[in-house]
Amino acid sequence: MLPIATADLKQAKRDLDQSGVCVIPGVLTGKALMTARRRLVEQAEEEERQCLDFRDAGSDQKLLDDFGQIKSDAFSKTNGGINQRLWMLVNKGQCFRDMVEHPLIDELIGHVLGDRFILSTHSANIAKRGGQRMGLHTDQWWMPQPVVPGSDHIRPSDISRIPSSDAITPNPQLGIAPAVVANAMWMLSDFTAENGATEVVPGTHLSGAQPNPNEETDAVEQLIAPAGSLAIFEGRLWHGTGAHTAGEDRLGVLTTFCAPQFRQQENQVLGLDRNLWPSLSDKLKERLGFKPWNAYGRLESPSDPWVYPEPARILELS
Ligand SMILES: O=C(O)CCC(=O)C(=O)O
Repeated sequence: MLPIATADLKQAKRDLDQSGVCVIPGVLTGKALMTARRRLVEQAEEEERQCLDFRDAGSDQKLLDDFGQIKSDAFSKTNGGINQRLWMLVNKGQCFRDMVEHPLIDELIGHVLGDRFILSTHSANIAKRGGQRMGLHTDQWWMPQPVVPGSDHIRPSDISRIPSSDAITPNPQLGIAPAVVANAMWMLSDFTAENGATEVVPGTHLSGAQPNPNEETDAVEQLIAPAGSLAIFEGRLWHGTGAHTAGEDRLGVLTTFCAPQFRQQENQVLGLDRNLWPSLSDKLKERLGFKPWNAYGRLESPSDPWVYPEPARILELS
């Protein structure tokens, strides 16, 4: 069952445990909501004007060329893309940076991942009229399945987005992997059944399975909620963007976090606008990946507490 929206954090955590998703109403209100909306729309318009816009969810959008390679214009309007995606929002406004440090993120993402999680992707998905359903997926499709000791199994780097039969019908006796990813969906406009509200299948986070791309399930629910709501869903939950059939653009900011031993989807450390560095809090620097975790992500000494945008490198010495 899809949990009802709640401002009670204890209930929200129970919802996350039981359903894999919770919704908190009224997280962004008044000026904060208006500022984030305006910033997103302005950024989106300018990225489009400068032909920097990234588009997906088009019904006729052909992504691969005749040799099976991603086409250079795959994610463009001219190739039939409709929904507009914006990436690396950390560089695109204080309102977006504030989301990464929001106290509800500490509480609810921390509930799933523990205290030292990092930012994987900070993106927006503006679902537009005509945008198709994205299709159900999980955000930790790359997680190796538990295996029978000594048995042959798919090698971790060979895992692909197209799930293997083991991932679609796992052996429940082997147990399942924990959530190592968790998402925050900031609804900057009303999410409705018609404008592409995120689809979820509550409870699937405990199945240990990836959805079968060739099979429909009738257990799909949509995250229908007013502007300003925040949905948190964990990385094992089956979900995807809904179809946009009517209404205004659906403005969603999707902030994905992962445990610090995993690779970030966007390279936050490389991509961060260097001019922002002096103004960043230690909390945000850590979330971006500038603080090694148990010496992973370091350069030289395992005891260095931070890495820096322009590090002192020890080069070939003689
Ligand atoms: O935009 C949404 O509603 C969900 C997007 C999503 O699932 C994704 O980008 O992986």
